[in-house]
Amino acid sequence: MTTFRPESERVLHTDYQKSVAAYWNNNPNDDRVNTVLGEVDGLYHHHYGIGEPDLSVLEGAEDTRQERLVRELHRLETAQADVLLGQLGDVRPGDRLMDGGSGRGGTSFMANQRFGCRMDGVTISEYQAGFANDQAAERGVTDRVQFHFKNMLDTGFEAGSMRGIWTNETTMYVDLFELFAEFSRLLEPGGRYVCITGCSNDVFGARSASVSWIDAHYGCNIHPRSEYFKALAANNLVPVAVTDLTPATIPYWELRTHSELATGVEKPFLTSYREGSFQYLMITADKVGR
Ligand code: GPP
Ligand code: MG
Repeated sequence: MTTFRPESERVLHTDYQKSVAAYWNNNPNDDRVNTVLGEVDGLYHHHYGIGEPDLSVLEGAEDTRQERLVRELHRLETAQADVLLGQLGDVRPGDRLMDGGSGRGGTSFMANQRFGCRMDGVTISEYQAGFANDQAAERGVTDRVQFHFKNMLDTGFEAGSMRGIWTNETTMYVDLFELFAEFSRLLEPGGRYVCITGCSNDVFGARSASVSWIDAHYGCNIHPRSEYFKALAANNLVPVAVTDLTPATIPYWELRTHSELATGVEKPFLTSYREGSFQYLMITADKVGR
């Protein structure tokens, strides 16, 4: 007789993973900063923004200021995803891409629109997978864009099946050596991995109070910068470009302090970026070997 194991037990391996899934299934922080921005044009993001803000949104009629701020914050978040996707190189409609920790699906829909490719998003939140699949149905793209209740450390997808993989601010929830072993397995030879992440700066000397505050706010474990390169090298993933996006994201956080949707996490982000204990990094790496 085989014992029935619920799907959630197959996907969530540890109590920590269960707690992360519970967080995203029932966000304890005010999630309106994500849903209200998503309502602007139907792209729901779970990442931050980059680029020069239009500060004129802070001026002019007071009764519509908050609405202007929402649009501007959303524009900067979409700009961040555009920059990430621009690193993926030559992606063809016949290629397949994977989004590791796909949230409500924003970046995945942008990738499908841009490349016409097949998209698989994986998330350990059943709520998020359901939300993103509903979005795919609304957009009429369920044949090309699918979201799965899966663990990015152990997806079960076929080896060598992905032309590209990205993680957009999700690596702070997992062990990087385990993660990159799985990505290296999934990528075809010459396939590309793009990572945008917040990492602690080894040069600062130790973990700062503000980095610990961010960890506590989201229930994550921010890795040092050095850890990324050790784990990539250990898994045949060779960096081709590294960009420090810290100066490009600080204005987003400054703007966010003016929004009524601000959650309080703006303060440790701005403190840690300004003091140099935390960095917003984009790493692009190619899979070598088989
Ligand atoms: C943003 O998600 C990303 C995370 C929660 C992971 C932590 C990222 C770091 C760089 C440390 P979100 O869009 O849900 O956050 P918020 O609700 O604050 O906008
Ligand atoms: Mg957000």
